[in-house]
Amino acid sequence: MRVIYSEDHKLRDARTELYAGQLVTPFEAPFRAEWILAAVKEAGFADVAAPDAHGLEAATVWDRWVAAGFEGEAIANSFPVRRTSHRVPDNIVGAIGHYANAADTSITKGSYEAAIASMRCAITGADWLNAGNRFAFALCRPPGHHAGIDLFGGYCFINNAGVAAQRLIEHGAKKIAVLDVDFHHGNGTQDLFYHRGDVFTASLHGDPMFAFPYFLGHADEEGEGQGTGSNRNYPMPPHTPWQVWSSALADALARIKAFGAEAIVVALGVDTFERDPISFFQLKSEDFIRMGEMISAAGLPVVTCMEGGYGVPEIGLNVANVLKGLEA
Ligand code: OKP
Ligand code: ZN
Repeated sequence: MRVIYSEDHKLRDARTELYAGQLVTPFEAPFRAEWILAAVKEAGFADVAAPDAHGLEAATVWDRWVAAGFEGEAIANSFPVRRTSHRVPDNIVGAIGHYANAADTSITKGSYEAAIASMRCAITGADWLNAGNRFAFALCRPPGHHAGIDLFGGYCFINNAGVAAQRLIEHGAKKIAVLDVDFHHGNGTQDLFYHRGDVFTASLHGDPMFAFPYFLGHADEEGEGQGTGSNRNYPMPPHTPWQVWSSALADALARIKAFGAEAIVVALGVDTFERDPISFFQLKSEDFIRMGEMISAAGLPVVTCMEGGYGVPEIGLNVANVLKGLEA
């Protein structure tokens, strides 16, 4: 298992998240990656490498926000919804609203650089598989699975797992699967590949009737056009325990095999944990070992990209347990 980690994640250190009608300290904060890195090292995963360099074009959002004279962090508050134009406004507030799918995620100085570093971890993880290795863990932060083709939000800016899948395809794979086990539906990843037949996307998550991202993730979303049948959603109700969750995982893995995927990109959130502060499943720390073992039993190369998991010290142990299960 190669672990890919960049210190540049620390450049994403927002002060504000719009949550429960207040600006709170973000759940998605630098300590997460530090705790996870420490725990995976502690568990014996010592092969930690920095990501390779991959393109960085200049981003202008933060500079435009500052130039507008605003003192707070850049938070979208107006959105193109039903019966509106989809032109991109010149005004920075309108422009960020155009590209946002949620108002929870502030943009700050350094957020873009951190998002690029996170994406680089995913690319480097995919390349570790491209070089013939079976397992890589891209310790991505900020996360990516809510970032759509042209949308940010849900703490995500660039869809790291999607980029990894594309990297594997561009190296010659004909079929790849993205398996999203984060508590939240991978709406961004679904968006990226919804019309494509070469990338199978599966997501196990809190039913969007009750959980973020609310507007996508239902069981009847199966893909369209060339992508018909290549998206699978497993929405599950509050208090779902491992016994139920794992049968959804078994079904997803069977479909990934039947699809003929040559590798799996795992979008790994450990916010399915029973004490996660913003989620409602009931997985226990030992369950994450079983999760890794089940995924491993598919017999495919696996690049795991870090997504969510918040607040509690167990996030590190839970991630390390998945990696242990994969290698068992
Ligand atoms: C990002 B990832 C819940 C508030 C939800 C956004 C959650 C983003 C999760 N009460 N706010 O999928 O872990
Ligand atoms: Zn999540």
